[in-house]
Amino acid sequence: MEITRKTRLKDVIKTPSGHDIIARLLYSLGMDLDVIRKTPLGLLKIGSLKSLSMGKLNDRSIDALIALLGSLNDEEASESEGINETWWKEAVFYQVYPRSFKDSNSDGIGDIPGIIEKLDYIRSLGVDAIWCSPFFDSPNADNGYDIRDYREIMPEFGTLDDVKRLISECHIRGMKLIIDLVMNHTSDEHEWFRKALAGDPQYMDYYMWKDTPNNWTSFFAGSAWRYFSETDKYALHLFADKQIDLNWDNPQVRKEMYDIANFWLDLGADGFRLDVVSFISKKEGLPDGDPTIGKLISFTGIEHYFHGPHLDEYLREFNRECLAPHGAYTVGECPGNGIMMSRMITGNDREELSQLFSFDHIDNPGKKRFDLYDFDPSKMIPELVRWQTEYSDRCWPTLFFDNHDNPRMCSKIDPSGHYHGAVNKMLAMMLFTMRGTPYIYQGSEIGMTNCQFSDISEFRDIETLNVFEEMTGSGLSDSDVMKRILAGSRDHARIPMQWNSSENAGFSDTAPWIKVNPNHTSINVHDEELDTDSILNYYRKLIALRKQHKTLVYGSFKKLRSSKKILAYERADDERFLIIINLTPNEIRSSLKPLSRPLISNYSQPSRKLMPYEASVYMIS
Ligand code: ISL
Ligand code: CA
Repeated sequence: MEITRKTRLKDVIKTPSGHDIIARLLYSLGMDLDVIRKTPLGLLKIGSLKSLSMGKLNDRSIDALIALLGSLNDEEASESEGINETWWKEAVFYQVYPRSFKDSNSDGIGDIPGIIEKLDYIRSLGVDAIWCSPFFDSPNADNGYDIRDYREIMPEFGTLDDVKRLISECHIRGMKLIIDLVMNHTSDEHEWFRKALAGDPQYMDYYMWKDTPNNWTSFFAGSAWRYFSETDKYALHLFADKQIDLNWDNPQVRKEMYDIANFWLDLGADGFRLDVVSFISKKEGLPDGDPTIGKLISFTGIEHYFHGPHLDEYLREFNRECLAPHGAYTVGECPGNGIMMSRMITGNDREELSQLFSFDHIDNPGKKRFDLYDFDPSKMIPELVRWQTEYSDRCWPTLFFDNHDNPRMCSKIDPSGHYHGAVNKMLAMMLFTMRGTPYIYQGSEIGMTNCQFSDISEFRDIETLNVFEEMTGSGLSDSDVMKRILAGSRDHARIPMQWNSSENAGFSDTAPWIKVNPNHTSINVHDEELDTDSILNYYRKLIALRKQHKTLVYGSFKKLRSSKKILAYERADDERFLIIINLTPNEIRSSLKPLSRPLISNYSQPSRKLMPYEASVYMIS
């Protein structure tokens, strides 16, 4: 369909890209797609987005939007009947961030032998598969997401033999291991980049260069271009200036990546989490981005690479060359792709990726990570529900609230910690009773929280440090800058895993590389093991329930109520479960609350009212 200024919004959203981009723009403006789907506003023409956005979008951005919509691939997967049952739809995943999980040799840095030590613990939760964040050789500009050698291990983390042992020890316990492959960029210290800088034309073509930078901005603040005097050109880096973007249009680059992936699959890895894999294909010529649209989606320029012209083609090639022959699983990190474009990437007849991560529920509509606002959990519900009901049977959602890139969800919902137990158990209820594959991030199972960093010198993350510098120069007061840093820093998720109440939280017997949260004296694995009512044991109960009832995996999902206060849904096939959740810190009356006893609830005393953040699951006959 050709989109012009006259096309009505309700027609624009009929294509995958139209649907997702309009949804995304509205979301950034704090609005929901339903205003177009369910109200007469859908009859407005695309140009009226200008007034809907209250002037944030100007004529130029509308033209850029129309051009963008006309330029994206819009293929739809075919309808398939029913859900294909596979292990990863039934599995519970656990993400390990190696640097912060367990230090085995007293240097203050988590490592592979440390993970091996704790595999029985991970298994004891009922976990079936582990995603391990990168452990490859790296100068550590971005904690290993800047890879210097894809076939070597970061010496601080151990050796290749340690990783082989990690793989086999996982397998011995019946767990799979997926590894975190960063294919979009390499470190500037990678051999390929060094050869490029030395002027080798073959390797120069592995990266993306320009004589004059375009206006794209980096995810980590500032321009996405870095000048190199060796070549007298600028190289593209969407992330840190030591993470240089690879040129995936070069078939040689793709072949190198496939060889690397096969190297790991041949070693026994069961698949991959693919870092920002949706960014690998960039629009030819690397044109300027529209500043308004880019910023609304996330960063200037992103419309030219978040689902680039050859993305689906390259993913299919990767699948053919690496995944299919090994029967490997993959979850791609795909920021910016909405439901319909994600269907193109994960439809089971598309032969691209198994699953993906999308992030719109992680911040409230119209808000970004470093914004100051009170997170409202009810505002993430429409987004979550949509992935439950509109992603289709041929796709399978991932379920998560935490990862290594975000402050802890429990702290966003309940900064004071007053409802710590209830909130963490409520989140666990959604994680294990919704449709999709649950991903636990290390520490969520004990209710780890954000950390009260008191000074910028305590932060380690390059993104935090860059954003701090940018904000400091922007005229904000020092205390405002610090508040924003505290709101958004990824370091909250990267503090050491809290194993016990001893000085370094049982993570290490020496001072760790990053601050230890003082609350480890009360929030830690050791104490929670002993407490039958702990968050840890609650996770175990919910995971066991999910394993016991396949309905909680494959059963249909039906929303019964989603309001500012309550979320209620049903999972059903031959059994039926009702899940009812109070999204507020207040007691409320609800006719939906059954009189019978729940199977599992975060409140043990029966009450007619829904207690603060109560989340209960009932079996109904
Ligand atoms: O944090 C995000 C969403 O919550 C996004 O900004 C996006 O997921 C992220 O910036 C991309 O993350 C991945 O690639 C980065 C690395 O720093 C992150 O740790 C990794 O998860 C660059 O490799
Ligand atoms: Ca160590």
